[in-house]
Amino acid sequence: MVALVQSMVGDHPARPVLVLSNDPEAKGLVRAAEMGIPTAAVDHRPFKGDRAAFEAALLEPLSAARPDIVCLAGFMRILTPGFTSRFAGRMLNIHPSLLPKYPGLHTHQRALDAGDAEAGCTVHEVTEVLDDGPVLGQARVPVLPGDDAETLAARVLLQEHRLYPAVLRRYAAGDRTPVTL
Ligand code: NHR
Repeated sequence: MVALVQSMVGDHPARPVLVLSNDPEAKGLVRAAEMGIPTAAVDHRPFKGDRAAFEAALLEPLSAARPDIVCLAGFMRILTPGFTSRFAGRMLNIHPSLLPKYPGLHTHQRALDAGDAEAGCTVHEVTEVLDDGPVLGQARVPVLPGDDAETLAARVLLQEHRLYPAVLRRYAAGDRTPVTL
């Protein structure tokens, strides 16, 4: 999120209008406020078992901000079709694997368990199917001897911070050509 906000300056075609979290304690809300970006939080926990009601609450601050593009960055709540359809073709996510490998959770451990020589991250359009939308960019890193999920995650994260801003810049300019790093 910070890397995206910091990238949207100068001749960048987009500007941040809102940072929205499902965790009122998220450090990113403080970071965003320090950068002068409006923030909002909708705690998902009181909505336990009712995703539609949680999403209706999310839509209040989100709709009010009138975003052209929504970027998920570490957002960990599965979104229902009722939500994704409202932002079809204008919602992005970054996922810490080389999709279509390892959709879902625990991607780094799964790459290690499989003995993969390479790992990485993918920016994709969000559709109603989890981690499945059109790929807009990928960055690869080597898996090194002695890696555990934590060391591999840290190596991938450095690339996430390069890849996501590069994809968003193209996407906001109307260019869907995949970025490869
Ligand atoms: N929603 C849709 N419809 N499509 C996608 O591609 C989505 C999405 C919501 C989030 C991010 C994704 C990731 O990059 C994302 C992509 C959370 C889960 C999950 O299982 C899976 C994938 C992603 C994010 N969430 C559990 C849930 O019940 C909660 C897990 C937890 O809190 O740790 O929502 O990885």
